[in-house]
This record gives sequence, structure tokens and C-alpha cells, in this order.
Amino acid sequence: MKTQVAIIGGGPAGMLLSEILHRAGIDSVVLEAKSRDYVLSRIRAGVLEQGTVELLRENGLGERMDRDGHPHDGAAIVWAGRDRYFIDAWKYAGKRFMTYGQTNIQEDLFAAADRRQAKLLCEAQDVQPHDMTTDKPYVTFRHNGEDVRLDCDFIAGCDGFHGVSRKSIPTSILREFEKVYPFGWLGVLSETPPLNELVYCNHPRGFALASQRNPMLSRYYIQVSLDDKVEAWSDDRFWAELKLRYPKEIADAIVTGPSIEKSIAPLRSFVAEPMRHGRLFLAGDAAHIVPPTGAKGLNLAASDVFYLSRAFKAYYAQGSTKLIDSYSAMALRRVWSSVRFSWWLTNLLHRFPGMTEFEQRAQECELEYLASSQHASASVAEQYAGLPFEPA
Ligand code: RFL
Ligand code: PHB
Repeated sequence: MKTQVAIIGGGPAGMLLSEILHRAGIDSVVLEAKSRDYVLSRIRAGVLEQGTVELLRENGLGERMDRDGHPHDGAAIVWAGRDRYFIDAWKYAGKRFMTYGQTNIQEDLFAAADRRQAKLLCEAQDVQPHDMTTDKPYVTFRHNGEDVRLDCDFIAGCDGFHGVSRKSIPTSILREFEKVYPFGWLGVLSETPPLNELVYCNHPRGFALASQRNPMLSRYYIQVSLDDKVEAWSDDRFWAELKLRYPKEIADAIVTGPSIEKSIAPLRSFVAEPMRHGRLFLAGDAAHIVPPTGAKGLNLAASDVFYLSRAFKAYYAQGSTKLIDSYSAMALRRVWSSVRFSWWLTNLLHRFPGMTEFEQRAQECELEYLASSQHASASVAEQYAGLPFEPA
């Protein structure tokens, strides 16, 4: 087989890249290890920055999002016994964000791929990139029992944190930066009407978050310890714990019901540098992970794909390698700013095991400063709303 860009991974990063390239007349093949049903069963992100929303719209992926997604001016923070604080993205940054599930985006991407009869090979096994540092890279894999070789001009590694792409870059070249947090998030999806807005909560019993997917689908999270097991959390126990963490008026407004999905995700910050090795380019979770507190992971996958697709377009249209050469540094600037913000917000809103009284007071003081300072509020709002993409 032959293509211009071989894309490893059919998550949001890989499928969006393939779609944007197609619209620019650039051919790609997407190799996805799992089945479509499996990919669609993963419940993940729900918050889209305005830049991500616009990128989806510009590429013909906005119709259902604009119909079913819910625009928000900001998100609230509450903490034990204190007033509600509002991260006002609209007031301070002139931007709104959208709640629209990653599952829906993934469905929209598969539907668009089907309409254009895209080459998307699911359940591709033993995918392996080769000869990335030559001008004739290729990818090998097994599909439907056959060994296949895919020749290409470039390889896009969009295969998430556990993928093969990053691991194929020699350790002498790759630098990895990592921070693992001493807790996880237990997430529950339920067919109940959500609260009107996103509400982040810092409570002595731990962090909580109320989010949403649509008018009859709610997403809630609570901080749990790393050795906690999903099986130990019946629906009743989850709802009771969630309500204990919110102020009474919010707890009373939460509508409970049977869960339709329940999972625990550990929290981690991770960055791999550089995001390019020869003709292999990393994008999305393959190169970086953020704790979900800042709602940045999917948005970073989208900004990487924006920069990478722009670089490939310039290469195929004008023969220019300028944007290809600046891809890693440009993508990493935005990555690090979201990594820093997500780490900071995680520190602000969680109760860390063994936290000293000093650290506790410092955290409370920071929350109070945020509530009392226009400058601090503008800084947080600007970062939560998402920084702009850099010009070419
Ligand atoms: P994905 O989604 O992991 O997709 C990678 C794909 O590659 C496939 N794959 C392979 N394919 C071929 N060969 C191999 N060897 C392969 N190895 C893996 C996988 O099967 C998969 O289909 O990465 P991508 O595309 O970079 O997308 C990243 C996002 O999924 C991720 O950053 C977000 O979900 C993070 N995230 C959030 N991001 C936000 O922007 N806003 C949020 O509100 C938000 N909330 C969240 C989140 C992530 C969470 N979890 C569970 C990690 C909430 C949670 C709980
Ligand atoms: C979600 O809706 O899943 C969500 C929202 C905000 C976050 C993380 C996850 O910060």
C-alpha cells in the first residue's frame, strides 16, 4: 500500500488529522488498533475550547456540535463554606467554551470518514513505523490475517499515551518529563439532567466536578485514592459522597439516577520532547498527558493537529519545509502552557494525602486571592478559555 501520510491511531487526533488533510487534497491511511465500538465506548473529555470548536466547524464537523453542544461563558468553583467563584472566560477573554462529548466528536469523525470512503483500518495489529530518518519511511502491520507494508512520505503518531510511535524514538533523543499525582478521578455518567453549569469543588473530603454531555446526560467526578477500585463504589455510595462534597444548595440540585458508565482514571502530567523524529511526528496524547482538571487534553490534541496539518499543507502546496521544521517547538509551547495550567489547577483544587496545615492555608489563600483579584481572575480565565494558535 502507498499513501502520503500514514496515521497511527484513530482517536480524535488521528481522525481529525485525516479529515483536515483530505479537505486539502492530501491522502492518508489511518491504522487503529481497536474496533470502532471499543473506541466509541471510551468516555473521556467533555469541554471544547473555542479554538477547538472553530477548527471542527471549519472542517465540516460543526453541525451536530452546534445543535447538541452547550455553550458556556465560564465555569464555577466552590469550596467548603465559601462563596461560589466564577471563572469568567467570556468577560475576561472574550471566549466561550462548549460542552460536547468526545464520544460524539469521535462519532462525527467516523461518519465524515465514511462519507468520503476514507482508508481507516480498524483492528490493525502489530503496527510498527520504520526508517523514519530516511526519506522513505514505511509502516508495517497485520490486518485481517495479512502482513501489510504501507509506504508513505510522513508518519503521524496519533496513538495515545500507550501507543507505539513515541516508543519508536530512540531514548538517546527523546526527553520525558513526568509528574504522577497521588490520587485518581472516579467518573460516573448518568442519564439525569445535569446542573446548568460546570462546578469544580474543593472540599476536605476531596475534589469533585459536575459536568455534562447533553440535557439528559450528566458527568460527575470525585477524587479517590489510587488504590480505590470501581467495584467498591456502588451508585448509592458515589452519589452520597458527591453530595457530601458540594455546598447544600448544589447538593440538593444534583439529580441522581443509575450510572451507565463508571471508571477510575489516574492523574498524570507528561511531556515528551521533541515531537518529531525525522519523518515521524507525534500529536495528542502520544506526546503529552495532562491531568483532566484543566480540560486540556483533547484541546491540545486539536491544536497539535492544527499545526501539523498546516505544516503538511505548506509542504504539499509550496514544497516548503519551514512549518514542518518548526512543528515540534511550536506545538510544545502550547503544550507546556496547558501542562503548567493543568498542574496548577490540580494543585489548587485537590486535597493531597499528607497535606500539612501550612500547605492547606496556602491553598485557601490562593483561592481567596483568585476571588478578590481582577488580575488573577483574568489570568485564570484566559488560560481556561485556551490560548490562541500561533500564526504560521
Ligand atoms: P486517544 O484518544 O488515546 O487515541 C489514540 C488512539 O490510538 C489507538 N492506538 C493504536 N493504534 C494503532 N497501533 C497502536 N499501537 C496503537 N496504540 C493505541 C488507540 O486505540 C486510540 O484509539 O489519543 P488522542 O487522539 O491523542 O486524543 C487525546 C484525548 O483522548 C485525551 O487527551 C482527552 O480525552 C483527555 N481528557 C480531556 N480533554 C479535554 O480536552 N477536555 C476534557 O474535558 C477532558 N476530560 C480527559 C477527560 C481524559 C480522561 N481520561 C479517562 C484519560 C476526562 C478523563 C476522565
Ligand atoms: C468532562 O466533562 O468530562 C470534564 C469537564 C471538565 C474537566 C474534565 C472533564 O476539567
